Amino acid sequence: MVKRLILLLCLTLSGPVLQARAELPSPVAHYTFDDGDAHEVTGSGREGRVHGAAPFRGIRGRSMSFDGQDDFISLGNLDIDSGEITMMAWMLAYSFRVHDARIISKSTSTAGNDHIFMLSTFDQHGARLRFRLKTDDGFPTKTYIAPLGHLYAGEWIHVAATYDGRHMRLFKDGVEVGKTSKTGRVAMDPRIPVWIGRNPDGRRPFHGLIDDVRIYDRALSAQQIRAIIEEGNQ
Ligand SMILES: [Ca+2]
Repeated sequence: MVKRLILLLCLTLSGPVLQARAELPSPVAHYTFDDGDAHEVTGSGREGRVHGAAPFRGIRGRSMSFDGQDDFISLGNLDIDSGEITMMAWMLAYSFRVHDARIISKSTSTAGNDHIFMLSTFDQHGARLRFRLKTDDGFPTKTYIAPLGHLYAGEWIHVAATYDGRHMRLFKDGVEVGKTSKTGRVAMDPRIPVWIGRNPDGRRPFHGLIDDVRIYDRALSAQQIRAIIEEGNQ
């Protein structure tokens, strides 16, 4: 009886995740780093260029190690034309010595309004996630710091930011840790590159490991994010 109950519980929990996995859209860019470089694995042609970052043991296969000084990976000019976005990655911070180190950023400087989209840490009274987004609604770039979900150095954490045209959301390990309202479509500017592990103006370098970076032109649900966390690199 107990076994049957446990089986029923497992089926109840895994059903929505399985459904979410079946409905996952294809990323516009996906980097597993498993080949020791920043090859884009969906075939979109958005190959990353590695500057200093080195292959290291990852949460799945290999990851990239960033020295917290001048390492980064450039994805070149990447714009989202659907209006919606999801950015996600696995990260293991060695330290938060640069407390607002960039995980993924499309920006010309560290000034808030110079960001198109950006996912970083933010360490004041404990490290949490921070999301910046500019849209075509005429307002400045919005900066949002997750009120929940403290981050700790030395452990693998799955981090994600989504925007569905109405809300910016942050997720830690597939659990929503904050949301705020926003309107408009994701802004575009082909002159501004997207970098992993550092702001494209050279500042705010990340110190630690980053694995399995994905960018979607859809706002993924919490269930879809959890399905990705569970599915590995498939
Ligand atoms: Ca990997």
